[in-house]
Amino acid sequence: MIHDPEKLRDRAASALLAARTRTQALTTCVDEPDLTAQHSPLMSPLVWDLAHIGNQEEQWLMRAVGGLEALRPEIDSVYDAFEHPRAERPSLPLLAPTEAHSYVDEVRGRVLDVLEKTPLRGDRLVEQAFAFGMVAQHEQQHDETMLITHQLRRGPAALTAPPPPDTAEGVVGPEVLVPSGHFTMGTSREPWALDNERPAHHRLLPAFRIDTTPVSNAAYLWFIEDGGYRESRWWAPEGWRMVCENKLEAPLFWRREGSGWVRRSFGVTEPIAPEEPVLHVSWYEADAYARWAGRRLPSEAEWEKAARWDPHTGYSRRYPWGDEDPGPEHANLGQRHLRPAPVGSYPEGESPLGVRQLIGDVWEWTSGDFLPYPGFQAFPYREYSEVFFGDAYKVLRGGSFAVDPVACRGTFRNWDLPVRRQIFAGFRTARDAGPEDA
Ligand code: AVJ
Ligand code: FE
Repeated sequence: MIHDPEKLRDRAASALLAARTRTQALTTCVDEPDLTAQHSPLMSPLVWDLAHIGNQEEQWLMRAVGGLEALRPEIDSVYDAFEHPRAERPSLPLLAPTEAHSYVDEVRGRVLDVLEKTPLRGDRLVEQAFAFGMVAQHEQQHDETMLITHQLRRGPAALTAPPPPDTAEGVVGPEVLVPSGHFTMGTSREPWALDNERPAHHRLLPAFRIDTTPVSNAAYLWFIEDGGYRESRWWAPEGWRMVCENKLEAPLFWRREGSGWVRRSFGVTEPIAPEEPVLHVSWYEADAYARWAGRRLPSEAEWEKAARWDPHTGYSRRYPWGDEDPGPEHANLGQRHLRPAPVGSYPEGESPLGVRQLIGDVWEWTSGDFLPYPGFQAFPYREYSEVFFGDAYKVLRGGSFAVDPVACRGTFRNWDLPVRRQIFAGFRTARDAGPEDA
């Protein structure tokens, strides 16, 4: 926890600036019609995300922390995600692109003023400092959402980025053994951790084995070529229904060409890269692959223990590589690249047990439902996490190439419906330890 108000101010200001630089890039690289169009019924028009970012910042920083009078109270309801599902957002009276841009600029101007003038000490320090972190993370999360919209959009490429470096070498083996025992899950210390990551608590897990890397396209292709999408025995009943109703044969954005497969990636059609983690699969596909492979998805606790538990000290780290913030040598984060790195990359980011790419590259589906930790308290609003708890949503861990470091930690929890495939999700597999491990 940072208690020096000046450091806190610098950190908040640079997190807000980084988010805004990215938002600008995502909303100025296409023309106005592409900002107001709905590229998929699963997504909002880009211009909705843009003004929603500004409206949340107005509510949580300008009004709640700064105590300033509302700037545009009449638009709160248009940009309330709970009042309007994504499919109906194009028919709302949305701010036009130029208006939306000037609205977010105006809010930001006032918020920077609030940041400069707020004492940031005393009783409300923790709450105020958290609010800045929460709003920066919120903007970065919508930037990832907008990147998904860009990936769904038809037409020529609007975004480009160099491929990630291939640093894959020296992987300890296909899987590692995580011994039985307690570990600390979640956090009570991380200042910008969201409510669902709290509080820290002990978990006792039996020994298990987990893949050292995410599942590759090459491995996933064996599943496809072995008739994985044609045999109901690998699938959960609802997953099999999804396959049949939609005639699924491969991950989203894949298409057969000749005797092989190609995929569309940000406006470019390209051959499938066998060494890359599989991307754009639903929870049902991940679950079916794991069963076909004679394995299972890791539980959320197993994933976190593999990522954070240090067998030498017994403590849980902030990240697999230690407690330092992510650098480019540790993980593929922050939209520096528009694709995951080959499996086995980022040796400097590996966990003490030798597990790689837990952070960055692809979100990883886990077996678990999105549930509160013991002692959970909704903060600052029930609609961030609490209303999603239950068996409808599955948890994803680790973050993708589209996640900014500010919205990524060993404790960070994402969630989505098990049918969703447009998100930047892949997976790794696990199994119970066998008698040979005793
Ligand atoms: C945590 C990614 C599921 O996008 O619905 C954005 C993040 N919450 N605005 C979502 C969020 C409110 C959330 N996810
Ligand atoms: Fe939001």
